Amino acid sequence: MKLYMTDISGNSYKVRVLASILNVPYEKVYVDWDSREHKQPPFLKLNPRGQVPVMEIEGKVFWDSTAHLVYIARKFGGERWLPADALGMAEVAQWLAFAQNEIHFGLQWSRGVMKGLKTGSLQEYQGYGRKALEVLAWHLKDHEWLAVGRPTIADIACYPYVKRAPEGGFMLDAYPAVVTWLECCEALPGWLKLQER
Ligand SMILES: N[C@@H](CCC(=O)N[C@@H](CS)C(=O)NCC(=O)O)C(=O)O
Repeated sequence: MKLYMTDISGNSYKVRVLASILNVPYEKVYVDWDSREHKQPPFLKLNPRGQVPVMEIEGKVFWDSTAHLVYIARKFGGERWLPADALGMAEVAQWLAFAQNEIHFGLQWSRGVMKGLKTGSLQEYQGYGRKALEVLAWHLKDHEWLAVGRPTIADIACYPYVKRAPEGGFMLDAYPAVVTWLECCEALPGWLKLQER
């Protein structure tokens, strides 16, 4: 398995965390972000979206960290990180979608604007970001984990851009249950520290 990634990419980080927890070997292929390698034709052949991460798995190419998490969880994690029963899978999928909606367009993009990586309306992105934190706080006030009462790929998918929310102008202190959940994730055996810039 090859992972095309950068060290700072929060979406690549999700894949690295699960591989670390499950002790799954893979080859890292560093994409040169500063020279915009991810926007050049050779990379765009792998991922027309021009984004990392991308994985080559069993001779096929997959983009989107969600696909990578699903593959690794199912192939190497048994039932533990992605349950196979219909209800359990739906519960995890609900949070995988949340990671790719409110967290992505809210928390990730607010940080992107504040770091000069992205243009667009900070006010609009922060509106989605506030919604992301409110939904998480609402759920986590009486649940330890996001889905099925244990850590799953739902937690890994949501973690990085919630952790980085302060870089997008959000005060996590206002959401103590969210802070506790971040700490529970960080205490999992094999967890990796998220690189800050
Ligand atoms: N939904 C994608 C999002 C990937 C993403 O946003 N990657 C960022 C780095 S963390 C990127 O490559 N951004 C460049 C761009 O969107 O142009 C995933 O989960 O893999």
